[in-house]
Amino acid sequence: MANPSIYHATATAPVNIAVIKYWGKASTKLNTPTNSSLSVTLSQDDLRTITTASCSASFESDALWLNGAPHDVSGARSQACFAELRALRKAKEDKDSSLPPLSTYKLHLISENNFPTAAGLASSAAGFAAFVRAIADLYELDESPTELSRIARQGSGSACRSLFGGYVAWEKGDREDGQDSLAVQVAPMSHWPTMRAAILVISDAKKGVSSTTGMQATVATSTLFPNRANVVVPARMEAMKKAIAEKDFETFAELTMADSNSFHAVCLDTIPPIFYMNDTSRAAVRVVEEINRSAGKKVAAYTFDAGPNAVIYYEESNQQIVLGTLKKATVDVTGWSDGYAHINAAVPE
Ligand code: 2P0
Repeated sequence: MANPSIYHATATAPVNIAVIKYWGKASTKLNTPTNSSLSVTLSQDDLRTITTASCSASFESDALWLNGAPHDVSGARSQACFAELRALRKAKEDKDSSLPPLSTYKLHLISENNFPTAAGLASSAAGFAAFVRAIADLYELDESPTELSRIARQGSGSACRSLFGGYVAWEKGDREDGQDSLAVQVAPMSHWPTMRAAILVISDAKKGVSSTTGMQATVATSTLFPNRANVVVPARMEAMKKAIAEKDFETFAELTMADSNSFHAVCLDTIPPIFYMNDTSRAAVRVVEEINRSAGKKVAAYTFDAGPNAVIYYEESNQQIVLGTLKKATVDVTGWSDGYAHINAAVPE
């Protein structure tokens, strides 16, 4: 037989950094969260995953190579994404018999990050978003980014937010089957084009406690957690959407810093406690507090994910004061040896 055709599609997905954090699963099977979350998508020029999906009758098994190394796809999360995407393709093929039967072929995925995977910079978010987008493009699916976000969520929760640029909410949903747990764009980046983000790479070591393990321990043991998930975050989601709509940086900054602190507080309240921030992270908090004190208003906002690295949001007009002070502080802060990476948060629509 002649060599069977190989079909390809390539897609990229950006990193997102939450300002209202996802922490806690309502269902581990469906990968639904205990609370909604909201993120800012970073520029693809700086941080992104690029993935090529291919399929062919000649491929013997599904496979993924991440930054050149083979990566296991037998886990439930990758399998859930494959199954959902194949089902959508199959429905298309059932309607149009002239389409090649790609849904029956094995998939090969080649994925590259343009940033260190171990740097604690939400690589799973961009990774699963690019995974889903590339296969959806290969299959020529017509589903909207919000519909695809439901699939990416099952790969990694935060990945559902990386299917969009700009300001993105992951609405937790109420349904038992998780069908309404999906991401929507709150505003495109063009709505607030002066927003910037800097990443302080404090350590590129792999995190000690994985997000999945950590959040399950928090849900099971933290007495502060129910108040955060049920009372604090729902109010903050509304306040954050309003701050973004009004381009109110001071409120955006207050909410961002408060939510980062609340997330790290429930981590500390977990038994045994989880420490993601370190002494250098805390030094970064003090530098931002000092920048805001000397400016007489909030011109910078810090946030920390499941690791010690800081992301600092600021408006372009304050770049000099914010980055200048942070740069000067890097000289004084022990352990901040990797310095800082300046990331523009402007993204394509
Ligand atoms: C977030 N994080 O909202 C929060 C803030 C970390 C701290 O989403 O288990 O890798 O794959 O659904 O998405 C990290 O958790 O967890 C995360 P899974 P994920 O960005």
